[in-house]
Amino acid sequence: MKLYFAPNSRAVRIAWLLEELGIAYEIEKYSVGDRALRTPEFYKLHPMGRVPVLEDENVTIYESGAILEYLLAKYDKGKFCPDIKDPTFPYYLQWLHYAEGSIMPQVNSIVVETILLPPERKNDVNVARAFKLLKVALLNVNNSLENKDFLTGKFSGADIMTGHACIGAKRVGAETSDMANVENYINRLLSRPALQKAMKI
Ligand SMILES: N[C@@H](CCC(=O)N[C@@H](CS)C(=O)NCC(=O)O)C(=O)O
Repeated sequence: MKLYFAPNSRAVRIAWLLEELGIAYEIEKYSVGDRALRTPEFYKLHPMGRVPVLEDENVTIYESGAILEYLLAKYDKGKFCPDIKDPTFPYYLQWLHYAEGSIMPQVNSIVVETILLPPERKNDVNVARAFKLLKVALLNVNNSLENKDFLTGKFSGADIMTGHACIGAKRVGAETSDMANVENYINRLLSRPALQKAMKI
């Protein structure tokens, strides 16, 4: 199995899951913004030149959420994914998709406006709006974590997706000091050896 990876990217989610599952994998390492991602060879793996991409036997798949669902369906045996009959299953799906659906759009806007664009093209209204929407999205996570260590009670693939998105939100400057549950959640996730290993690649 081969993971096309870049540090500080969504590819960390997949390395984290592979570490949690104890699956051996090979890494092909890039960096975010790498010109090597914008080559005809790489476009064959991911037509938009992004990571993560996973190769497993005859499968080549991209989109971190889809890769996570693929790996859990194929290799997990119920450890990090509740059974469809489990009452937490719908909420597991909700939180798995919340990362890319409700948190990362704001994180992306903040990265574009504050890191990628030259200062003269930065739009303060867009930045303020993205931070405001991000705060609402994180407050929802904070409220949902009341009396819970993980989003569906037990650590699951949903925590890899939305937990990683919360970590990314904080890294781009989201204010979480008034959200004790989110702060504790992030620290709880960062203390997992599998995530620590993935973050060192
Ligand atoms: N929705 C996609 C997003 C993939 C994506 O945008 N990856 C970024 C890193 S987090 C990337 O590869 N950027 C490289 C670049 O633009 O140079 C996913 O979840 O996999």
